[in-house]
Parts: sequence; structure tokens; C-alpha cells
Amino acid sequence: HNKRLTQATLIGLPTDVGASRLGAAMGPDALRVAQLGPALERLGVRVHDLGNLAGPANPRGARDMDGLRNLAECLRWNQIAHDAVLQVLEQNRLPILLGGDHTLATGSISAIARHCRAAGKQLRVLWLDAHSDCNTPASSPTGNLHGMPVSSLCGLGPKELASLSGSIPALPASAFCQIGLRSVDESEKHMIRELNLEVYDMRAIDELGMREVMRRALAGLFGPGSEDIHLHLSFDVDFLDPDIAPGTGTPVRGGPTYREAQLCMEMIADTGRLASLDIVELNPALDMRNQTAELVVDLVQSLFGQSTLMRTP
Ligand code: 4U7
Ligand code: MN
Ligand code: MN
Ligand code: MN
Repeated sequence: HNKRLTQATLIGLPTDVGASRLGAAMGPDALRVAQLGPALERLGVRVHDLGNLAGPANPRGARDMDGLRNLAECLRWNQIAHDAVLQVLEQNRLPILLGGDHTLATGSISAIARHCRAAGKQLRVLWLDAHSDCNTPASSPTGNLHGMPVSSLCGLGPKELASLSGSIPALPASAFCQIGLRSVDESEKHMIRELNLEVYDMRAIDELGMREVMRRALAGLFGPGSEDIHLHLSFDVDFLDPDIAPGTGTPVRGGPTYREAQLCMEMIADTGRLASLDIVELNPALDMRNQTAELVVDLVQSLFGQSTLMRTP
């Protein structure tokens, strides 16, 4: 059979300016130590690594006058993320953003939305996370910008971040599908309603099973007509249960097991439509012997088609 040759580019964005806890800036190197590149190459992916891009340091101070933490630095890092991801897409390669905190998804998905607009492609975003990340500057209980990328992309975040794609909103809220939620602020519950976000929380995974949740999340990504869909995965490491993935800054108990997460990745791989990926919120300072990074690399292998048996599409 003919297997499409994927060419991927790793983009290291070593920053934690969007979070209040330090350490996610070390995420890209922990993923390299866990052999992310070689693991993908073994699956037939051609991997190029841009290394770690440079950006502003973390001021490590309190919240600013506007109630937000490090907005100026976040904006700069997201411009860097946007420009790098756009360039990789224009080379027809698959960008893998190595974060860094989840604010960076604003930059990467803004670039992807811009690219899809120009190419006449439809965009679908799977958001694997314990959190909904749809706070606004007005609603956020913490002022941490990594809790706001979804609202920014839907046009409701800080103006500078919301406008990165060249159009507000960057994409329709209906493009998102969130999976694994188990910590949602009261204000976010209202926002999920207002935006009519497609959400499969942990209760849905318990009641329906991961298989049915993914079947629904991926509906429309198989068969004729699906060739024009760009599938993006934004993978917040805190999606995973903290018992298996302790290396993250905002862990929440009751997440997917290893096998549930693996099935999720395998079913995404089966679509053949994955065109870009963010790996964010890995915090090596909180990890144990890099086990979370190694788990993430294992799951990314499933995402790129590793399976136990030979499979016929
Ligand atoms: B992550 C939080 F209040 N909702 O807004 C907030 F609980 O990218 C957490 O998903 C955000 O890790 C977590 O600060 C952001 C908090
Ligand atoms: Mn997140
Ligand atoms: Mn999260
Ligand atoms: Mn987090």
C-alpha cells in the first residue's frame, strides 16, 4: 500500500510566561531527551528540528496593572509561534509546536487559521485538556493567559492576541472540540454555553467510552469530502491523569488512563488528516525521571500511526 510520507518540523518555544508556575519553558528539551524526533523517524516521518526559538524572558513578577500576567511577553511569544508555524505550513510540512505553556496555541492556531483561509480548507481543532481555557481578562480568576487561548481565538481574549490571524475571530467556535475536561470555572461554564462549544468532559468519557467520544469528535473526517479538512491537535499534557503524567503545572485528578489516551491518539491517526500539533504544558521541574515526557512521546507515536497489528485502512 502507499503510505504518505510525512515531513514534520519541531518548533521549540521555551516559555512559561502564560502560567504562574515556572518550568514549562523546559518542555521542549525534555521532549528531545525523551527522543521525540527519533521515535517519529522510526515511523517513517522525516523530522527537522528548528531548535528552541528565542523570545522574552519571564519577568517572574506579580500580575500587572491590567490584572493579567505578562501580556506583553505572551504577545511576543505568540507572534513568534505564529510566524514559525505559518512558515512551516507554507513549506507543506507538518508543524509540531513544543511548548511551553498553552497560551502558545493562540499563535499556532492563528497561523493555521490564516493558512486554511488562504487555501480554502476547513479547520477542525481537537483540544485535549483538563481545562476549557476559555476565560477572558474579565472572567479569569488567576490572570494567567494560558487559561484564555480558546476565547482569544474566538475573538474574546485580549485584542492583541485575538487579532494574530489577521481576522477576528480567527476561526468559528464550532471548529473546536474539547475532550477530557474536568476543571471548568463558573465563568467558563457560561462561556461554553455562549460559544456553544462541543465538549466531551470526563463524565462523557465515563458514560460513552473513549471510542464513542472519538467517533463523534472525528465525524466528518473520514471519506469523500474530508480531504479538504485540516485537523489540528492541541495536546495539553494535563489532559492525562496525573497518576501517569505528574509533570504538568495544573494537574487535575480523574483524567484519562494510558489506554484511553492511546485509543484517542490511534483513532485520530486513523483519519489520516492530522496536519499540525501543539504539545504544551509539560513541566519537567514537576516530573519524575522524565516519565511524563516519555509517556507523551509514546502517545505521539500512536498519533503518527504506531499500532500493535498491521492495519488496513
Ligand atoms: B491550561 C484556570 F482558574 N482555569 O484560568 C485559569 F483554574 O492551559 C486554569 O489548561 C487554567 O493548563 C489552566 O487560570 C490553563 C484556573
Ligand atoms: Mn490548556
Ligand atoms: Mn490544562
Ligand atoms: Mn496547565
